[in-house]
Parts: sequence; C-alpha cells; structure tokens
Amino acid sequence: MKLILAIIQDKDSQQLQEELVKGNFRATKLPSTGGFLKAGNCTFIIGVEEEKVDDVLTIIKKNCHTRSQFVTPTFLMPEAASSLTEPVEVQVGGATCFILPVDKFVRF
Ligand code: 2BA
Repeated sequence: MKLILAIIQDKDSQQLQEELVKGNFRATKLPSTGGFLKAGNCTFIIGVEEEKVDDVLTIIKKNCHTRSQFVTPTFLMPEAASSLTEPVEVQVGGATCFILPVDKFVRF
C-alpha cells in the first residue's frame, strides 16, 4: 500500500473529491496553508494499493489546474517595501504530490 499526500488548490478540491469517490478511492481532505503564499490550500491523504497509484495520479492531474497568482513583493520581502511595489506573478500548481510507503494499514 502507498500513501499519496497531494497538496492542491482550494478551487479544485470539491471536483477532486467527487472524482475520487466516483473512482472508488478513499480520501481525507485537510485544510492547509502554503508556506510561501500563506494562503489556504487543501491536502488530500489517499491510501491506495500500489497498483492503483497511477490511476489516482491521473485523476489528480485531470482535476487540478495550474493557475497564475499575483503577489506583492512587499508581502514576500517587507524590508523592500519602499522600492518594490509591483505585483509579481507566480504559477501555483496543479498539485504537489508525495507518494510514501505504508508499513501497515488497519481499519477497525
Ligand atoms: P506555497 O508555499 O504557498 O507556494 C505557492 C507557489 O509559490 C508555488 O507553487 C511556487 O510557484 C511559488 N513558490 C513557492 N516557494 C517559492 C520560493 N521559495 N520562491 C519562489 N516561488 C516560490 P507550487 O510549487 O505549485 O506549490 C503549491 C503549494 O504546494 C505550496 O504553496 C505548498 O503549500 C505546497 N508545496 C510545494 N512544494 C512543497 C514541498 N516541497 N514540500 C511541502 N509542500 C510543498
């Protein structure tokens, strides 16, 4: 068994949740916050048999979209507030996925 940790944008979370249920995959959704933007995102915990990992990744890829977001450099570098005021564009993924081994899985 593997554990997929997928950090995705809030906007995609409902659609992803629905598609995982349709695909008969079990998942837990946690609210999370990106360290860089300090904005809300979602982390999905998905326990899945090893041979199904790629099926889950396909669903994630299909339902989670990369978007541009503008942040002000003053937010990123408060010390430069006086000289840098133009917003800068960052591309926020899609999804950032970690696939971890699971030593043991039990449900009671
Ligand atoms: P955030 O940390 O808020 O990052 C949002 C986006 O800002 C990132 O998108 C990236 O485009 C940009 N970014 C992040 N750190 C940066 C830096 N030091 N310099 C310049 N630009 C930077 P993604 O890479 O798609 O990441 C989306 C979210 O996924 C992140 O939100 C974070 O919550 C999570 N994440 C990404 N990589 C991670 C990692 N290695 N470990 C844990 N969480 C990660």
